[in-house]
Amino acid sequence: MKAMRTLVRTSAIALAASLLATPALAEDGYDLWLRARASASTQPVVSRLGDTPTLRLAEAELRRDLPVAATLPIVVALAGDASLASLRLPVGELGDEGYLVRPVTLGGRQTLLVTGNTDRGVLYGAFALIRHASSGNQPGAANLRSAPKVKLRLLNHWDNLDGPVERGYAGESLWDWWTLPDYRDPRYTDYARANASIGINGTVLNNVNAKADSLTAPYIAKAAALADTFRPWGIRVYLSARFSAPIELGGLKTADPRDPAVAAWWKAKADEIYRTIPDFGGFLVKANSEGQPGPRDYGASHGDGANMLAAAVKPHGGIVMWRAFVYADTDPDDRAKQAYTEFKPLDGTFADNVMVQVKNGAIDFQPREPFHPLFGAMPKTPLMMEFQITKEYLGQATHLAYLGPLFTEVLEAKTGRGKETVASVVDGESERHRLTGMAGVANIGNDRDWTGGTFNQANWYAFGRLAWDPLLDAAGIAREWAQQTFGTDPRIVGPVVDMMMRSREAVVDYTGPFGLAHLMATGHHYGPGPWVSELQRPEWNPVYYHRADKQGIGFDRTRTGSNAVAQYAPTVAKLYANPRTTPEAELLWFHHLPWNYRLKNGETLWDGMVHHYDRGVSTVTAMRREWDGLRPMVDAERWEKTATFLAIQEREARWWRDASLAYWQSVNGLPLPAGSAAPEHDLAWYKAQQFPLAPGNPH
Ligand code: BDP
Repeated sequence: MKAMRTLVRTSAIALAASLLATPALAEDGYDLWLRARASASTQPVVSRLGDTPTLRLAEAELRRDLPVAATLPIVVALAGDASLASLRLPVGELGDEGYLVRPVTLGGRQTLLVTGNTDRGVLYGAFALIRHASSGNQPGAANLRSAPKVKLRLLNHWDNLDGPVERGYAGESLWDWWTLPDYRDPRYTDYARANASIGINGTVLNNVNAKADSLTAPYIAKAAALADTFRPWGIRVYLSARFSAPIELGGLKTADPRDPAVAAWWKAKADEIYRTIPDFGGFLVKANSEGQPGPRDYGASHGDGANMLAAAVKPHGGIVMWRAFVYADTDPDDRAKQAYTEFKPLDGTFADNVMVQVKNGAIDFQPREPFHPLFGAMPKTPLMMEFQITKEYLGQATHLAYLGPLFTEVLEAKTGRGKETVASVVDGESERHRLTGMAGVANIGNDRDWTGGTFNQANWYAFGRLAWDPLLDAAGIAREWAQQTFGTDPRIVGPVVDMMMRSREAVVDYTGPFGLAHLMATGHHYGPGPWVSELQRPEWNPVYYHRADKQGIGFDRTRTGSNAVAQYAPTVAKLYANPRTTPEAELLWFHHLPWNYRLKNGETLWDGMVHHYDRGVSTVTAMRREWDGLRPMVDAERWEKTATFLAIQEREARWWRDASLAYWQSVNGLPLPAGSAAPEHDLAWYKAQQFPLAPGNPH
């Protein structure tokens, strides 16, 4: 008996010891940037005026997560609350989602007030205060005021109904469609909370390559369960709609948008959805693109298709987001021109609840693309920006590539029409559109850390912050993310921000400098494949994009080539028409140039290219070293995973460099500049690499 008791005690001690040795659960990345917690000593005094589920969430968040002692008691309240009337707060410009946080005297007491015109505004204010305090500021002195510049701030999930996520590298879909609507995984709430904390207010649940099944009654009920969970967090659900659903589900012979029976089917479908999800946001549509059905199948236009769907959701206040990502195998013209050619003439023909959703560049989420020429070219149509948060073309989950600089580079681009920038088109400032929006293709899956790696979380975060305010700067966002994710010690924040800010350019350098694009392997898009030339559609082949031959490299998009430059406003077109005035970072996007073309620094184009490839690899090596130095300051689990990923990235950066250089040399026959190492293998070796099971490419 005694032996038994000793054994029990010993194993209890062993268990306790092993628990102590186990890294804290909180460090596995699940908490994202929301790691702050109030401690017993910092527990703020929070009270609430008014009662809605969302106000209660705002109160609970502050009580639980304010990490620094607030010197003042905190009150959360709607701006319209009678007890605030005498304060005459400047809340007029906050709209229905903005917030104001400031010290006031309330009932004779100094109080920190968190307010907004709606409970959603108050919730955003609560998160803003937590962000402020988690970034090392004193909450009691907070004076924060902000309203979103963009109305619809949406994630697009490319999630299939049976689990896999198209271009998802963080596990399977977060939505367990099978057990919905009965089982509501608590994780759905955590997802909504994370989004609300950065201002995201909508989510498209299913893949743009949509199945009609998502519009059946059982799946509408499943979406409704998610909508119920998300609602208190200010998040609406949207669905991707398959254009041929009237045929597949309704048994109609056609999906022609001009056919009254088709319009009636969609109207009835919209009515059915709104009966179950009263605040349903609307539809996202990928039509006549990469094999998806659409109005062009019937000789109707994208406008006809979008407007027909828009009429169905209009009585309910819904919208249609119609994607401009179209290019056709029947069109021999430069792929980069096709969306503009198709959509520009439709400007002014769309119903007032249609937004045209445009990818940031004219091809496809490449590591660097000039801004899409449609921005600024359709003044009568609200254009929604589509960014890709999941890094399909930037190293997928394992490469550290902070996308803040990619996003801001596009948003800050001048369209050439007066002072207009892409941001001012997107946020509606340019044309005073009522509808404005930004969409980000999500990088979220059911991995414990949501995004497959700590630094990928920063891209979700940066997207949300920029959708709220497209004028924020990338380094500032990186800093606040790093402070919340790793703590405010400048010895860690400094190096982390430094790594982040260099990371995207490193990917550009080792995958394709000077505006080269679409050089990746086929299908899964993992790794290099600049030699690929045998795919059925010309514009699926990397050789279509780089056009390298013995003499030179690059796609001539000037008058002597495809003349895509003419799709830009004259001042921008003029710059792009001449290699000397084209930013060198975009040189080969617009020009086919000889290998010995002289760059601004005096090097030949070829030598400059090699140096960029080298620089890409050495930047990753330097990032690794920087991260190594942070080991004592980062918890073991997150440190280890990032360290391993950086090692993968370094290996793969070298692979990209070597494979690309081996291929370019096979075309141009030129030697490498002095000091640059020869590729590790010959070209045949790189060509032979196969990765049939690479993730993110469901069939
Ligand atoms: C491409 C992706 C493909 C998507 C497509 C889209 O490779 O999986 O379906 O974009 O945006 O980049 O529709």
